[in-house]
Amino acid sequence: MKNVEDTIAAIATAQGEAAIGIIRLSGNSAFNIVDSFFVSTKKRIHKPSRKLIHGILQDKNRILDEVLVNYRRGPKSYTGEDMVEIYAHGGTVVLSEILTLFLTNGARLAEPGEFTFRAFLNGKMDLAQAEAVIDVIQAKNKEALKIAQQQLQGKLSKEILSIKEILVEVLAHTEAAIDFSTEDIDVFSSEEMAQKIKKAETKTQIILNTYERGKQLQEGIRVAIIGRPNVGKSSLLNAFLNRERAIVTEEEGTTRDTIEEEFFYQGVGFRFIDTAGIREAHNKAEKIGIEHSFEKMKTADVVLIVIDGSSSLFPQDRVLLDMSFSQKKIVVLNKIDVPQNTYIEIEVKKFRYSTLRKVSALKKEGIKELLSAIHQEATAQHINSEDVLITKERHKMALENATRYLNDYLEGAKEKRALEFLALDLKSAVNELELILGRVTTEDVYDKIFSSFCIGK
Ligand SMILES: Nc1nc2c(ncn2[C@@H]2O[C@H](COP(=O)(O)OP(=O)(O)OP(=O)(O)O)[C@@H](O)[C@H]2O)c(=O)[nH]1
Ligand SMILES: [Mg+2]
Repeated sequence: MKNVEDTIAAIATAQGEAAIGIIRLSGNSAFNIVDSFFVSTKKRIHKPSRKLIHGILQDKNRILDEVLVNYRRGPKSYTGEDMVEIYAHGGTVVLSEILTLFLTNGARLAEPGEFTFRAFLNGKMDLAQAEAVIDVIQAKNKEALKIAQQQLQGKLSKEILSIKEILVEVLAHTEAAIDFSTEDIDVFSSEEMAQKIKKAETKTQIILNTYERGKQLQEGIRVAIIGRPNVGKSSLLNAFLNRERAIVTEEEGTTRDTIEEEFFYQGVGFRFIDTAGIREAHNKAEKIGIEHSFEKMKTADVVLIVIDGSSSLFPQDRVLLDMSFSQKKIVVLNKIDVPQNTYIEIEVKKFRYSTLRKVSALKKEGIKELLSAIHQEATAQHINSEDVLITKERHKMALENATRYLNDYLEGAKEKRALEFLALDLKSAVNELELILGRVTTEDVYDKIFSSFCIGK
């Protein structure tokens, strides 16, 4: 990020024609820069109490636009600094003219997320909350929005702080015991300390366990449709989407590469991935396509192993059933509209699988039932609707590390390791928690987080 002393400016609304467009400025000179060009319709403005004022922006004698100007004195503003927001007409040219005027008169163009970064620097929010700002903007569904709003309101931060408090308390007692080991002072017994740390570890683990679900809610449940050629994978994708998205033919090897489509059903987001049929590849392109199928299979939340119920069980079918043994999966017997080979069901049941569903992708039979089975499979882990969910790899990693340090502590305490070592484990765990809140974070982490923002936020 560039100099935090600069006054920054940016267009805060999306490009294109709209009723209004907003330009914002933040920094010490924000008021002065705007005031050099703003002519209020009211004759006299009582400056200290000014808030929302109507008037005209003009450069020398040229009128740029009729606007409303909102002044906010720091620290009572989004960034914590003096801020001005200008509500102008929402046209690309008019907004860029106004912005250019400010940029040539003392302001600098804000970098992506720089307003929020300043809000963070000025203690308006912690890092976890700042990250949630972009999640609110980018939320693709109601659930994702709910998680983002919770984090923005500081629910996650509060949970993290409550864990940290336990650790800091035990750390204080540990250090007291180190410093005054010979004196008779009232410190927690080592059992008490271990008990408290165990509690903190459980709390950390509970939050950590929400990652998978949080990510699914944010991005949709990733469902890979896998099977040998011609079993009806693309037909199944089309049946889910209720439109002819993928090409379907009676020839084997029709789908050459993966096709991903998002789909919402009863408020749940799915991301379906149709893949190339698994067989001995006939050429280079197909070979690469099949490699992609395997990759998608590995990273999916739920795998659908599609089998043609009217044919017999092929060696490839068996290979896929074997390969996916450790994954959440549903075996889908397709083509139930034609006479079935009953032997297949008996054979399939010999493999370890969680659910078997029968459908006809062609006649769109059993599709809704399959969707709810997928939903159930993906969300097998029960999470309370009021629980705080995490969705970020960064948070997950910090919590994993914290859990590791806490377990090291617990093991060390059991082995009666020296208090100095136990204190180190606690300090490391506290450090990890602080990473989430942004108390000890480095410049490059900030850059990474805020560069995903839009300019003007
Ligand atoms: N009777 C019947 N035929 C089906 C059904 N689903 C798919 N088919 C037929 O099976 C053939 C193959 O369907 P696709 O959906 O292209 O199969 P695929 O698994 O995507 O095949 P590849 O892309 O080659 O791996 C087509 O002729 C489909 O019409 C079904 O439920 N019933
Ligand atoms: Mg296909």
